[in-house]
Amino acid sequence: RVLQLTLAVIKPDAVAHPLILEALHQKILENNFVIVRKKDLIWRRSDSERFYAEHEGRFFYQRLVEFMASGPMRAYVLAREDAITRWRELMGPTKVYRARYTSPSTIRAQYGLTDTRNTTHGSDSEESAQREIAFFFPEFSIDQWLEKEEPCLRV
Ligand code: YYY
Ligand code: MG
Repeated sequence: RVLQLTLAVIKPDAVAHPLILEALHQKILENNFVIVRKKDLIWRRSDSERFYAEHEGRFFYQRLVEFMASGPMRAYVLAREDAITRWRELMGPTKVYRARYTSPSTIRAQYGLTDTRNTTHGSDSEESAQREIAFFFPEFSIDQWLEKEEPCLRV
């Protein structure tokens, strides 16, 4: 069990509702994540296509790509022990109706609208966390953070 970084994104459906945005920000803090970086941004369609390239050809790809470029979102680099798994556990299953049925206290169950408008994204492995953090925060260096900033958390 070691300190890990993950990328968490609040998607356009959740950013559009100020109370949901605030609730999700609180949830991050309540669950002992350290907010390492935070950014509000809007994707072009090409960003959306690039980020979700692994899903190209799936039946939901077009609606996903369109939705993710439809309005502002908020991205975080979060630090915690087991950050990747913990954040995915808080989010719950991808499909909102499945989430409501199987894990009603999760973020997607509570705030999700549809399988596409499902409030949040979280990296699913160390490899994807690295890629996704670099995608959203190209100026951020994980190695530099570990060396220069992370030690401050331990003082
Ligand atoms: O990692 P996660 O977001 O939980 O699910 P993925 O299977 O990687 O799919 C990425 C993204 O695609 C999902 O968050 C919403 C969208 N999507 C969809 O719109 N409809 C589906 N049936 C499955 C996924
Ligand atoms: Mg995924």
